[in-house]
Amino acid sequence: MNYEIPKLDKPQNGRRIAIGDIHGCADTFQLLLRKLAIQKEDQLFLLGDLIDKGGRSKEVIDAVLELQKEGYQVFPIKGNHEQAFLDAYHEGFDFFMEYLTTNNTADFLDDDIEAYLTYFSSFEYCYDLGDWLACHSEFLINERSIYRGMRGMFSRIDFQISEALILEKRQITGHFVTRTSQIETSIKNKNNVIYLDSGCVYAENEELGYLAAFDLDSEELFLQKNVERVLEIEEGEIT
Ligand SMILES: [Mn+2]
Repeated sequence: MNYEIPKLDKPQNGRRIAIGDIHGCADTFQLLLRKLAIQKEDQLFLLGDLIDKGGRSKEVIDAVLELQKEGYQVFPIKGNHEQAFLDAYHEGFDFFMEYLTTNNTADFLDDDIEAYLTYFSSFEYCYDLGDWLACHSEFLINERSIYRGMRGMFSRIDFQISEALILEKRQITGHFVTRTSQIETSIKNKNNVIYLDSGCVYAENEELGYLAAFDLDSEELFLQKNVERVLEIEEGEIT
């Protein structure tokens, strides 16, 4: 399937901010949004894998839908987990049920599942922002491995992008879990590819367990420590 990467112009007065893999960390996502003080003029790119692993995927998606309804410019990008969710549905009900249970996402069935499937299907694979490409994984140069990069991850998709065009742009991506110190170094060194997944869901690991946001213009990094576990303990104490 041919896929033309959609282009987006820079907002006149707003920021362009990317957020790494949320993976169902709904409370951490809310705190990061508060830290960013997101405005309606800003463009917010969610770099895929909003769901699975963490326990609150549906809350994350509902929060994104609510932001869009309120008029915030949020652009969720398709990750391998949104794709796997869609693929699992087409394997039949039993398979889908087991898939949801394994990934802590069975609560999607409490609501209109068809609406969520349609919503995930509508996620773009990538945005061409002129100076940046925002995707879940990176476009590698002269690399057609079935294991690596966007072309390996979404092998059914024929991305209409040349090597020359890739080289012209920097890339902001998720998927590849990266320590916060490494992200900071890659920003300082102005690397061509910035990996923004600081492993929010891996809260037990000292150098991971953050949700990261990156301002594509000021190149400022915002880090929010995973609060999901803390909140669970507090809830336990109340009951
Ligand atoms: Mn991923």
